[in-house]
Amino acid sequence: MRSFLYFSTLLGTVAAAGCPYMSGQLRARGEDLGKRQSAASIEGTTISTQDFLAPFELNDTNVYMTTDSGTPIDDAVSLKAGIRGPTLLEDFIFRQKLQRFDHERIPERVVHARGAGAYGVFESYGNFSNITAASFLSEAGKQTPMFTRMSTVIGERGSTDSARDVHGLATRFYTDEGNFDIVGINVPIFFINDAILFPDLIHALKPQPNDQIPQAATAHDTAYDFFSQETSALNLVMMVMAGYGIPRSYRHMDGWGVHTYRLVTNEGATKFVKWSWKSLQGKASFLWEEAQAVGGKNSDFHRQDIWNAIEAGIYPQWELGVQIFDEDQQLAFGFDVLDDTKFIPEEVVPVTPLGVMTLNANPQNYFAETEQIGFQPGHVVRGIDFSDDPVLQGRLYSYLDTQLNRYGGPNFEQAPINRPRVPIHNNNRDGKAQAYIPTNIAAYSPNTLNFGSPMEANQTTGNGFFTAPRYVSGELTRELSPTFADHWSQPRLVWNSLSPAEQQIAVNALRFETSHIVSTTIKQNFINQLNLIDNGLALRVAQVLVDVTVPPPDTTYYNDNTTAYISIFSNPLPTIQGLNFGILASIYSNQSMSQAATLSQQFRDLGLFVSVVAETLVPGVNVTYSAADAIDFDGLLVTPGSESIFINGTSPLYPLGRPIQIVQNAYDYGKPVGALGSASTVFQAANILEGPGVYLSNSTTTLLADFEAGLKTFKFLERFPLDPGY
Ligand code: HDE
Repeated sequence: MRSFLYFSTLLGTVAAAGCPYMSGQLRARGEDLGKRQSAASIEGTTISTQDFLAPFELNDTNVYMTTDSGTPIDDAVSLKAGIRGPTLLEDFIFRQKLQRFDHERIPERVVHARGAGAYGVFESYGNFSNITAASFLSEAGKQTPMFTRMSTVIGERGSTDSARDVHGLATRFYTDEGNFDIVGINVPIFFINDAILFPDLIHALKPQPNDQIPQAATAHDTAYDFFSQETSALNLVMMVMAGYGIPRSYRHMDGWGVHTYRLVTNEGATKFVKWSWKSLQGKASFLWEEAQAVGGKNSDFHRQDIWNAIEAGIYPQWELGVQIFDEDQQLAFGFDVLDDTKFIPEEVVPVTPLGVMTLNANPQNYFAETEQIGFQPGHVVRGIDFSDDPVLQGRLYSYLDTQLNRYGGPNFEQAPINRPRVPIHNNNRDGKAQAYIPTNIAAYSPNTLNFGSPMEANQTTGNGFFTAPRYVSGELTRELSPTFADHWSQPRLVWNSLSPAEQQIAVNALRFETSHIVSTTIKQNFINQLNLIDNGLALRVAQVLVDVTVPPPDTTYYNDNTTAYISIFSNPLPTIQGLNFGILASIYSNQSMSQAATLSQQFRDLGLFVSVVAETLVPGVNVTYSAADAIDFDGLLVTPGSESIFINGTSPLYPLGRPIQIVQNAYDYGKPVGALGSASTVFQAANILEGPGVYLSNSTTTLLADFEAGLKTFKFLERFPLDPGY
């Protein structure tokens, strides 16, 4: 059953699937579950994800309605005393239907409530038994089924995808020795370095308790009060402001395990590691104005993006890697590797690639799969172990505890999405909603009645999980190690590693955020902290706040270090496959419509999702001007013959000023934009001069080449002014 359809990423499929607006068509799954073929071994037999999940799937096609207890019923009308009379208590059909509805919601995740998930497969590049006993890394080509959930942190379940926030990338491997989760985020660091501060952090960042404002945003007093007092957060704040907070899509962000973990070999030898997932789509981010427009126009943008890509066969991939170092190097890099607010620059410890994850199937039911998955850093397998990182230690408690709250009982590991693909044998019993039927009457160990089974497994017996020796000693103390104390050198490194245009993005982001702060004290405290990172940064942010003063430069933590791996915008994308492209046309011009048809095929052939935009949805048009917006496209092209609707055009078919506004906004969002032939007059009318990322040409071949390069560049930041002197 090893037909891994993800290898056949056919551009033909992309063309057939069309644009993101054809979501109705893209969502029609029918019975085609072929992509769920990733295999796992269960007691010697190989079982696909599809086969594993099939017994749990409900198919309602061509069947009669029943109650939950199986009686065929008519549930369209309630039972009444007389045709206009009251509904009867006797109506068990009515009561069950309403009761099930009343209880449909479970508590949303207290953090990371908003997200999207997908199935996939991991393929190991080799046999890594020299560093870990983990079976999913034991041979080249070994495939392990996966489920991955991506998320924002602060927003509620119904909040917008494009909120400025850290983003989760939580991955589950259904290995043949049990489930292993890397519950990571899209930056290599966290806000705090002691888990006991997590409730404080989240209380400060969530909407304020009095008015529940703002939703999914840190631009408010309590957040900056916390950041300027708990200064361990500064490193992460800098990265979020530099573009990591608003990724273009889930597909265009990396993931990090953040903490130091241990890998353990069969023999018990250990190495420290930091996990990373590198997006093979590359890293790309929105600009802030664009992210805000996305939030208003399509709050499901990221959810829809990854769904559409997977349905079209453009399967996103991430490379799993580790930074490997010795346990005696804990303090060798100028900070403590147990402090999760610090990252190890890849120039210092390069990432060793281990394998690749391909997401190749969407869930069939959001609640059953994406909502019910319960990740835990404590889901580890033989060969993987923890470090003493105090945040990791705290997480080992919290994730187990939170699932109890979400499920209302301890049997959450029995949900189909949570079940390991290997049999369960233990003496855990009963509890709410027990789904297994344990047949062993000796629910205790040791026993004779069941011949001592289940037997204990360990390093040498039963291929069991084992903890490699870890020497721990010390007086009980409520203190953080002084090796965690420097909160400014790395934010300075992040700042140094940004291009001038990215520094401006970070400054603008901090201006936006801090100008929402009401308390002068908080503003001043935060500016004081920025000054410890860089005096110029503090001056530039303070410029818009007015009621603060910038202290003289405090150079204690200033350094000239840089790392090449922080910048998002300076590196071109490795591929443009799966980006969105708009072709702007008019149905009132035959020339425009025929050019749109030809161009859309040519751009589809580059692997893009192409939408033809025009006044109405006549054949050949995918989206109307009444619905389209610049946020829908990573680049766009105006067709000749359509000029008049841009230059003179008002029409009741779309809002005032709309067609040309799309071109102007796309330019203002830094996107590649262009025109074929006579349509270049649209750019003159829009006051957009030919320059980087603005392509005006009579040649389709030239435009195709220009856009291929321009979409890889992704954002043309030279369009935006820098603060004078920077
Ligand atoms: Fe989480 N975190 N966290 N976290 N976290 C949760 O668990 C928590 C931390 C992360 O898609 C919760 O199942 C504590 C770091 C992701 O389902 C909760 C601390 C990192 C997700 C929780 C941390 C993360 C969560 C909420 C100590 C990056 C979403 C629901 C300071 C390495 C997983 C749930 C998904 C979810 C607690 C810190 C990432 C409450 C106490 C560091 C990606 O248990």
